[in-house]
Amino acid sequence: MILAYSKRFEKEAFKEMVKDNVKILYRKTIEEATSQQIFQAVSYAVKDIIIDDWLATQEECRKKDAKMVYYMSMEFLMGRALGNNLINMMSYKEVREALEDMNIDLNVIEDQEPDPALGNGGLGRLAACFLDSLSTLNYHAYGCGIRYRYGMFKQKIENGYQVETPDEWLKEGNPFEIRREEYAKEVRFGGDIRFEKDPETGKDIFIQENYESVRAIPYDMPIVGYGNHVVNTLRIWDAEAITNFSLASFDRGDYHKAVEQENLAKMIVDVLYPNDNHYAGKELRLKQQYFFISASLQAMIAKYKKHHDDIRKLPEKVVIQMNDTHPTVAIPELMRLLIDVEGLDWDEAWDVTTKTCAYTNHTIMAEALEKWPVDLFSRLLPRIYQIVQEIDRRFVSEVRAKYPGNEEKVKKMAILWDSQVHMARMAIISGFSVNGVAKLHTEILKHQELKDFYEMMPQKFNNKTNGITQRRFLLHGNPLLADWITGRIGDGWITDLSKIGNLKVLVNDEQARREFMQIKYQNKVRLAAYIKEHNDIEVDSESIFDVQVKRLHEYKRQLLNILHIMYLYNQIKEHPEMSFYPRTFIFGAKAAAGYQRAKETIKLINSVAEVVNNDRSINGKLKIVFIEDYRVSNAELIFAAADVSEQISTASKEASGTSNMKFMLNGVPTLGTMDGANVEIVEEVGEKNAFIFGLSSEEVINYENNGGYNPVDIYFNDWELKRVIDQLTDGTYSDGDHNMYRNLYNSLLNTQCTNRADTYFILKDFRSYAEAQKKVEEAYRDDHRWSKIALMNTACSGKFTSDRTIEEYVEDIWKLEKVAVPSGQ
Ligand code: 26W
Repeated sequence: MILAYSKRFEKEAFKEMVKDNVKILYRKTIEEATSQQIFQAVSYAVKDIIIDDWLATQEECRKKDAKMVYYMSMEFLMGRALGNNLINMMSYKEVREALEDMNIDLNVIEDQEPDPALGNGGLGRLAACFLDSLSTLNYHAYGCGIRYRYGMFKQKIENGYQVETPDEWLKEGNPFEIRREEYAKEVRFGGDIRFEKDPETGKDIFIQENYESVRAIPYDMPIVGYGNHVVNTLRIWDAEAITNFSLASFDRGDYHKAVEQENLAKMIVDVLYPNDNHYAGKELRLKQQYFFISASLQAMIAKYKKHHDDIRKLPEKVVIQMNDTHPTVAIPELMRLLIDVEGLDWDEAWDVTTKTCAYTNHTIMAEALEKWPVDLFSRLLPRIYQIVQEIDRRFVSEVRAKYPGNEEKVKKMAILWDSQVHMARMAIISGFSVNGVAKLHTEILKHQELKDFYEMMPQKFNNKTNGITQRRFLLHGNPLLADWITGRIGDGWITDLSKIGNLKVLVNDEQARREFMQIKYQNKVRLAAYIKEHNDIEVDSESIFDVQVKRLHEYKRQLLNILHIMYLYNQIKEHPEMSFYPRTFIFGAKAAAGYQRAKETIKLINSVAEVVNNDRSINGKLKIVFIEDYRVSNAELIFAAADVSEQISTASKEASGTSNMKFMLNGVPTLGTMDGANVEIVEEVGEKNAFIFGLSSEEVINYENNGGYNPVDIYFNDWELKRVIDQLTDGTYSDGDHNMYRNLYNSLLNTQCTNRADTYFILKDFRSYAEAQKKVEEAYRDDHRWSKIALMNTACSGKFTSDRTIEEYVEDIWKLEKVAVPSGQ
């Protein structure tokens, strides 16, 4: 869009491009431009270079007619694009130097970019890592999602409380996106369905009348593969009214209708729901789901039909992966398009749909399960609902045939039950693959949560342990360590992380370990500076950086962490002579806006921080830092600087976790429960290089099914723990207010408050956690031992690359072929 440039990525030419862009965009010289303007200018220059490879990729894929995956997701937590694109174009250092020539610091320029935060947490970030791996591994892929006007809210901490403010990520414009007006699609909601017999074919034709509709307009963002010229597309949809309000419609009396359509369009893509693992049943959310799915599938079919004429062969060229149940309306919508628009009969359409759609489950938390009330669902999506009814009718008769007289089975498996549409059931019944995201999680799905389905269709179930991209979380986020590793074992690890295992031979090399720890120290200094700037807290870079960063949720047990800190503080106060290795506890967490207990936990962390950080009598042995607005960009700094990775969810509750992997890659041992992917981390790194505690998932599930746990017994038998819990209501951390943390207190001890007190076994696991923490301290005091642990974590992290995960998806589910792309220039 900026002009035709000399396309060779050469330093002087690049500098000219940037200067020209500043001139064209802002009528300024480079010296006059603000950092934000330079960011825009640099980004346009980079995009200009990407575009050629982007075109070349499309061309190669068309020529090869390669099968492709559509990764459907309500969330893509991409993080900043500029630095990542430069990394993957293998031009980061060159561009940094080119900018240095002009007295511009690339770090400062990168900091101008808002984090595209179109996701909540794990599920959205996983989608982003997957896109990076798909491009890097030469697969043809589309990510499909929503271009929310406001992404994840910005978090401010005021007086210890979380305050949410809107994330205006598009305010300055998004230099990497391209609006694709010509691919706009219409999406219809509501109205009535009438059917007629086609006089020629005798088939039923379904006609939707009195509906509201919006126009979906795609914006494409490039997904650059590492060093291979592959550029895939993240396609996110914006909404516009079809009938723009006009005087003409006003005259015709359609004023209300025009305004309604305008409002509907505005509202649909307005904001990302900030709930993580909690289903709220909001009508607008279902609209969002259908909106992006219908638009994406229409575009998918149009693209397929451009070069193929038999729609029944769609599964040979296309596979749809549904990221949790949020995109599951894809199933009935694909049926609708195949039957109502393409003219297939039911059986043909069902054959195509069931060979095309696959489902990933990301959680077993009961409150996260999507179940839409039938009246809402059928009113909003009348034709889709008819199709769901028919899928359900056929399935239920299959169940009855297989389990005659067993109506329990119908109750547990029917899509339509209790006046609700059970989305996970629909996904399992209609897809050809169901996968969990870590071994333990998949086993729990097979044998607990989804056992009736597993029994009936075992061949669909498979595991795909999550992974993360080392390009962002090591090469970009921790350049010192990345360079060191490359210096030691070459740069093969960047695209083949199994090679990082070659570092294992260095664990007995004292010099190597010293260098490794020296880098960790420098990264701690870098984070300490960030903390000084943002929190105005001085932290000691020699202290143990003990970190828990993730969404705030009771099952993740930030409360266990802070209660333990309160316990340590009591001990230090009581025994000032006690030997205690200085610790900095670092938290980062957003709470869903309506999640009271989660918000109370944030306030508690900040209040304890206030007291402890200002208590001179403890000589700085303990510091607590709550990092405001935890997001992808500051996460990169945090992983690189951590000493201890807190992964302390109640066993069985965390499907996988992925921050655990990012820490490991950066040489950080896990302090955690045997939950999610922690199990596999320990398998790789060995028990002596991790700190494991707490109930096992079997024990937790056993208590949940059979009872027998009473936290009150523990409370009365452990006076130190009792004292900590009592401090929640005795005013110690609330300026004398006895009610500020009353809900938290009740959640631990009061049976009236939940069906079982201490739902997440915090009291039960407390002592074992405290023991594990002691072992961390002991190990840390021993430099030799600690440096081995740290280095071994990096060296054993090879399994946890999303490249491995993607190859497994390709092999077992997607069956894609690789596409080679010559440089587009
Ligand atoms: C309907 C509301 C809602 C919103 C988001 C329900 C559920 C979700 C997500 C499935 C929550 C989520 O992000 N789950 C996380 O997915 C990660 C990627 O697989 C896992 O690593 C985490 O363990 C899991 O909590």
